[in-house]
Amino acid sequence: MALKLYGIPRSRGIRNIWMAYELGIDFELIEVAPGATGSRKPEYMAINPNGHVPFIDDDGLILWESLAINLYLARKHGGPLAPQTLGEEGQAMAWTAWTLTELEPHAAQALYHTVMYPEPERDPAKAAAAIAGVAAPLDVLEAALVKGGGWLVGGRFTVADLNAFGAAFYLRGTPQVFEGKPAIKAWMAACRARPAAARAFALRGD
Ligand SMILES: N[C@@H](CCC(=O)N[C@@H](CS)C(=O)NCC(=O)O)C(=O)O
Repeated sequence: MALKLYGIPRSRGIRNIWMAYELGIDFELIEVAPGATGSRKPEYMAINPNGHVPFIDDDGLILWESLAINLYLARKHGGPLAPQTLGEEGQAMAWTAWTLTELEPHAAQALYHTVMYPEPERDPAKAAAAIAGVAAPLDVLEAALVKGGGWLVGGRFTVADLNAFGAAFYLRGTPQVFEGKPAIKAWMAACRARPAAARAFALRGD
């Protein structure tokens, strides 16, 4: 049975769509919008009680959390995106945890308060705090990319890059945060230029 992916391209589901295309796996996209009109309906809350998308049903295995889903898919299907050693697996998990704790909370606020919320709901003070909040993790990311030859793990594009890009992409409304960060700029362009990324982002109209 094909993997079922619940979500829409204009949600964190884009991360899993991109991953599925990278891996070349068949999947069925079940379009469930975030919020009351979709993910919080009783039939979807029964599958993911958190009320969010994305989530997957992989032949009866239910998983939520977009970045954990990607680690699972990489491990299941293998190939160059997947960690090849225990050390790489540890690094991929570390970058994924870093993405969720160090970068995404600030990056999401930056997105909400610059481009995502309707203008009357945007708070410039929250945008400024978010911009300040991403400074330290972006310094860490820049240094890691320089040291790693342009990639986070193993000198090649892996699930760690895809997951971290998922949060860095939230900084599209605040491009000033990338000033003086040539390695991050080059990395983002290289991630985005991948055929699987182009195919996935095309579903958003991006
Ligand atoms: N940490 C979760 C966050 C999931 C999440 O917050 N999804 C948003 C859409 S991108 C959502 O479903 N929001 C609707 C809601 O919570 O009602 C993940 O990465 O999957």
